Amino acid sequence: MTSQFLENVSTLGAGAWKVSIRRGGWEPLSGTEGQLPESREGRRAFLKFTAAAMAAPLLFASPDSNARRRRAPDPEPEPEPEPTPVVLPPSPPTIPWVEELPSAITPLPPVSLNPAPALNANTAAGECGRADHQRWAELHGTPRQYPVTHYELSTKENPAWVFNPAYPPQRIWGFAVGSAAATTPGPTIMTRYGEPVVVRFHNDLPQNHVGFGSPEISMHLHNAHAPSESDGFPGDYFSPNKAGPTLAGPGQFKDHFYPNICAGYDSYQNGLGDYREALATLWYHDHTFDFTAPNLYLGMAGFYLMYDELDSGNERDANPSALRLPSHPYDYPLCFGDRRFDAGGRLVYDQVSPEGTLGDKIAVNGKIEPVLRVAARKYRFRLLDIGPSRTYEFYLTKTNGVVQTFTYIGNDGNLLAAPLKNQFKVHIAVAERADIVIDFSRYPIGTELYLSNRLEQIETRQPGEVKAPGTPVMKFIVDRYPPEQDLSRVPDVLRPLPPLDLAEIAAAPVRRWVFERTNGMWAINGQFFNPNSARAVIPKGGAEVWELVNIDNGWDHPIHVHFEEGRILSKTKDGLNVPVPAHEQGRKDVYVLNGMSTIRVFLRFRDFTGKYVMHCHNLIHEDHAMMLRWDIKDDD
Ligand SMILES: [Cu+2]
Repeated sequence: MTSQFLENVSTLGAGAWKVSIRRGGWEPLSGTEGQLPESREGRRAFLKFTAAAMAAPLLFASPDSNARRRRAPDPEPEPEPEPTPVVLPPSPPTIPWVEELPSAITPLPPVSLNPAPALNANTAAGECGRADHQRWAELHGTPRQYPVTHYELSTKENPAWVFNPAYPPQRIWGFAVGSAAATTPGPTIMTRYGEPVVVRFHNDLPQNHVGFGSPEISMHLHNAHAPSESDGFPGDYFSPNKAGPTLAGPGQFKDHFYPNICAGYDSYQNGLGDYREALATLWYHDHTFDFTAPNLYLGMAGFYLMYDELDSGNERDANPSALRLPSHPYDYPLCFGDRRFDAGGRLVYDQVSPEGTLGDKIAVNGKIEPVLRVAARKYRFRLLDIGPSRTYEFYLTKTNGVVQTFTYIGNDGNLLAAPLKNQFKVHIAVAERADIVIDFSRYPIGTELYLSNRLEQIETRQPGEVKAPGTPVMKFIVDRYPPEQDLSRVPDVLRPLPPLDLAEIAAAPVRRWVFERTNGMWAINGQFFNPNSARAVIPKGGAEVWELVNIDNGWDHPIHVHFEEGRILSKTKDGLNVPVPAHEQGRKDVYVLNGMSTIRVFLRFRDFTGKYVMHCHNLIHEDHAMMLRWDIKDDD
């Protein structure tokens, strides 16, 4: 541990904060912390800092205090009561089980990028002013196991997307290949560890756009072990006319370099990193400063699936170490997003209110109440909650309501050490993933099954009770026998976990991050997001314990830490220790603070340097400033 390291932790971790007995939390010592950063653009500043003061009285109903809400003990009189969010009229009725999802996804085909990607930003060709790619010659110039693979995607508007036949064709913002129509979710990228990837993201969004959403993009690959300049940092947003505060200039496209190495690359010296750190289910999405919620709500998300020797994506793999999980076309990602529509069936969203808009219709891969026809065999489904705010608890049921079982094999990006068999529910908050295997060979041809959400939710702040029978969000129809024998399996051992060293954990620096409501907005340790200011500086190769704290029972916060997976060490709820459920005992990248709770997480920071973020993944909280920048610095 170097003196620089100690200094950083001291200055930016604990030292810059003092414990406030009065508030039971932490308060900044510095006079500048928590103030409006001067670098914000006028429009962003207007949206954020007038929303609470000016718009809230117009948008909210009477200031009837929320009876469920309990604050931490506070000797001072309660501040003004929390306003009750406006309840919008329900979306008009939809026609269920008509829209069909494709029987298999079509992986995005690779291309040969022209001009070829380069170390420096190719501003002459229209690339935005990004920083140079880190370790480019080493990780891109010399292919390791597989050739360098290029992909190219365009973000653009599709004016005629159909969510459901009851609603008119309407605009979405999605992803397209070349001149094709944009889709939401975007095309699925299927890649392998050892195969360096460059994805060229073009910004072809309408720059004269009006309404919610903002036509700049910063594409994040959640939770890739990616160099900072390719991580989709919120301040790195760009369009042909605009550049975020952390970019050198605007542009039409940006190259993202995904080395597809496992965390621990430097210490393992095997050209790949620690295979126990390999990820499986990732997703790319816009992360633009202040506008992630409306931009994602409009459709800017897609899957990025990763394979390696173990999880090889081939159920007929002859390699004895291959898991042989169900593979393409029986490996199928499904994303769930809550959406709300006006009386005319058009998507609505309030990007000004710090309460956002809770969707009452669930778009499953962009379709409301769709059908997926399946063969009578095993399928691997990668479930993802793309938000903005709803949490789900899904059950698989027969049409008579009888609950069916499945096998839970992965949480967030990660395969579990061992499968959880005979599960009957899966619970995911925004940005969480659940990898499950359903065996449809148990059912006669013609069987229909529902995936139903039983978690009630009436506001964007947090979910309510679990109630049967719930709302069916998609239907499976077992309509055929598979054309060949199902050789896939779910072995009893999946991916081993890297060991935890208790002495190392005990010696690790601890940072405490309190997620709280401040002035009607959302803050971390009392401060709003500032993309220009790092709140923690960590030496490359460091390891730390982060205490994530929610001091309020009125809200949940699914917290996402970019860059590396963490391990949950302990959880408390209302001050009492609670067990870590089996599906959260592996590696994770989203830690759900459910009411008044604390989660202690062990994290490492390896292989790359630069700026990253931690934020609440309730997209509304994130946009209304519950985010912070942290940096990794070379430890020399
Ligand atoms: Cu939150």
